Amino acid sequence: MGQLIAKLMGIFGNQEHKVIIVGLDNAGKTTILYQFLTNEVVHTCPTIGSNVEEIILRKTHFLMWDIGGQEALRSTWNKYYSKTEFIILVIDSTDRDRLLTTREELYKMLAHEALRDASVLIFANKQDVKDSMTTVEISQFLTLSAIKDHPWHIQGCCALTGEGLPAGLQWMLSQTTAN
Ligand SMILES: Nc1nc2c(ncn2[C@@H]2O[C@H](COP(=O)(O)OP(=O)(O)OP(=O)(O)O)[C@@H](O)[C@H]2O)c(=O)[nH]1
Ligand SMILES: [Mg+2]
Repeated sequence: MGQLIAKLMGIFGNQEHKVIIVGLDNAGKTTILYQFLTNEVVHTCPTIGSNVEEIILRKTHFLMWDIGGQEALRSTWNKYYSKTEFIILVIDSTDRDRLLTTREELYKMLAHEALRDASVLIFANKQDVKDSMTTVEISQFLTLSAIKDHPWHIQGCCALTGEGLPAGLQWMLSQTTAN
């Protein structure tokens, strides 16, 4: 019965895709989630635990888990991995000092069995700030071109204005039909 419902939901395009939004603290994950949902900037506090919201885009449902990125919370990210189809990795493009830490977290996730089939969308956030790193610089530092076992895409954005966010969602949508 459950399988039949899942199949029918698939036909009608209501299948829910699980998404986790990860990245270091202060990257802008929560700001992005609520910009997706309301097209507005909400006042955020550092996330302890997670926020979850459903985003519907052209009849495609994404269940998005925004997870706290503080160092002490990163070891809990794996509790959210099961059945994840998309990883949204948010990067503060002004935070040069911690890009190496982000790189380590990215490769740890990609090696995790539960995320074997996940696609990765990388948001190079805070592009509004002067002297922020470009998507090219970030791609090179993260050696994204070496990632062959997961579909990936990098998108520059600004969570305050929403610029770049629709393009990222569009890529996710294209991946749901590609699979
Ligand atoms: N200039 C600028 N500031 C941003 C942008 N996106 C987010 N911020 C700011 O960055 C700060 C952190 O944003 P959050 O969304 O709370 O960060 P987070 O990734 O959820 O952090 P944790 O919950 O601690 O993991 C806030 O002051 C945001 O207003 C952006 O695109 N540009
Ligand atoms: Mg947060």
